[in-house]
Amino acid sequence: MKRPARVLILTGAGVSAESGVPTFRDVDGLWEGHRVEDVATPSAWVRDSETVWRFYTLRRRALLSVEPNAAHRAIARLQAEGPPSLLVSQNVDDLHQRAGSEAVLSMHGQLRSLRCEASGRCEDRMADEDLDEHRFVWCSCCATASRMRPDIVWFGEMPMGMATIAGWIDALREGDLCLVVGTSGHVHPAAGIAQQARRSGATTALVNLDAPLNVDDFDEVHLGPAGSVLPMLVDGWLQAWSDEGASV
Ligand code: BV8
Repeated sequence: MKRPARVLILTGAGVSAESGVPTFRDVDGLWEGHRVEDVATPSAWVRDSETVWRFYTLRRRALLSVEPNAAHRAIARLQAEGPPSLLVSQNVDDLHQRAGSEAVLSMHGQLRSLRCEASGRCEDRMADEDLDEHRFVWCSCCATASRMRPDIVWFGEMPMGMATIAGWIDALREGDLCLVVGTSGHVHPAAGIAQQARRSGATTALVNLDAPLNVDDFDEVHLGPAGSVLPMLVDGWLQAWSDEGASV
């Protein structure tokens, strides 16, 4: 593959699976134990905020006991040593950031932060007192403290950064790269990004444990665990691009 001018990267739950973070739709996934309608919609929060709070607070607390894996580190290396890139993640964990990735667009929100229901302001709230699944957290931004909700994009809510993502997709040209790692291709608009990138002329490459719903959107398909497939793929690309540079 010739050196692209820019790389758009999209990740999903599969990139964090080898860190011990449960995915959603695999066996033992998060959606096995919960109905989306009960824990990941605005109406669920109105109807039963205690259950939603418990679902997210347990996942927030679990962030403290997981570490980035080789797939996160390979992506951080690709971003540091390769062409200019944007990393769009569907994941709400902070493992890309902790692996050293800088330009991370968390399109479905972030577990680390909470959002004031009155002002909409977000705060990083991971102290012990913020991680009690039986106790809501109150903001520090309003004169009369308001309850804070998970800073998460629920079903039916607009994902974050859509204008930035659309701008990057529009700027992709022939020979650019759209790399997708660890996602089942179920959830839109994320699942449509590869197809749109291909329409812009980019080469689309997938790393996934098995074939996702949108497997036909990819020019290259590398099936296997991201923790072992991705480091080899990134090493090969970086070496080829550096050889190409040297031969100019
Ligand atoms: C919106 C909350 C509009 C955060 C999530 C078009 C067609 C069909 C439906 C829709 C459509 N447009 C909109 C919809 C509705 C809906 C949707 O897509 N529904 C689907 C499910 C039918 N989309 C929305 O509601 C979105 N909002 O469109 O708003 C709008 C417009 C104007 C104004 C207002 C609103 C909002 C989508 C975000 C919802 N929030 N979750 C949280 O709790 O985490 S989505 C949820 O699914 C997660 O966030 C997750 O990120 C996302 C995708 O899942 P994956 O990451 O792919 O994980 P999954 O378990 O599915 O797959 C894991 C994959 O990894 C597997 O393929 C597996 O093989 C692989 N894997 C496993 N281990 C490894 C591995 N790969 C490599 N290595 C390994 N070791």
